[in-house]
Amino acid sequence: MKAVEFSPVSESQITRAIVAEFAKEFENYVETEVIIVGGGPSGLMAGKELAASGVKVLIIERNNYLGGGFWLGGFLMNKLTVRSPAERILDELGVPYKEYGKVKGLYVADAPHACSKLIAAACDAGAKILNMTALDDVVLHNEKVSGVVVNWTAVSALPREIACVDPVSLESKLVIDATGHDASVVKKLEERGLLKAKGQGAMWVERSEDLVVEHTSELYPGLIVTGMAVSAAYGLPRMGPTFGAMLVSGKKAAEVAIEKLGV
Ligand code: 48H
Repeated sequence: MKAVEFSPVSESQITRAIVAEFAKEFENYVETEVIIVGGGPSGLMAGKELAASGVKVLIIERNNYLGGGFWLGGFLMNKLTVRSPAERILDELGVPYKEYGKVKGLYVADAPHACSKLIAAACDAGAKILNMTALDDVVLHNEKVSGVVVNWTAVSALPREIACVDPVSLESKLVIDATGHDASVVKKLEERGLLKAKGQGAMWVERSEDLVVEHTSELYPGLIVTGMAVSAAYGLPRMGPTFGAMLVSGKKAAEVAIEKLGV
């Protein structure tokens, strides 16, 4: 390789570029059409579909990475499964997969490949992402969820005596709870007696996926649930390490949001 000469840029210019661009984007997304809490498979899918339809959408994720449980297929093994018809979404994302042996309608893909393609698809479509940002509370106007209250994830890890850092609020027309088993947004409404989450049911793969998609809906005015948060809210059976319903539920959550927004 020939000698490479990088542009003569200073340390302060690099810092300024990060601060200025982050602040500009953050300020722009303080008010948005849809906020998705949780960047796992259902949240990323919903974000991709909404952004592709021209909706202004922000994904909030408490980790410094996206993908949630989609990086692994189960039991620390990185092969993913989906059941038909969800392989069509793998086709849309350009994820290679194969049918498993003689089991009709069961497909296997490499989890890192599928997860990185989904993240890229959400970013390519124009969804914006706030990492290391955790849900603290909801904004509630006239009995309608109208945004979220967030704080840096690191703040919750500080010792209590130095953790006196107030959160900030972000307003939106709709919020999507895509926080998986935690159903964190749903729980904020439950804490106030505004609804009752039934808690996730036991394993029954054959029933679970259809039911999760069927129940993906507006659970409370302004709040749509998707993915495993649907199971936790409605007490539906779980499906274990198969992800078709997460992808299809994310797609449906986006459709529900688009209809509500009248886009
Ligand atoms: C900010 C948060 C907060 C918070 C959580 O767990 P996920 O992968 O969720 P889904 O529903 O998209 O997919 C579920 C799937 O991974 C799974 O667990 C399955 C299919 N289980 C079946 C079974 O039977 O067990 O992603 C949720 C994301 C994660 O990235 C979290 O870090 C994030 O949400 N998150 N982000 N603030 N309070 N809580």
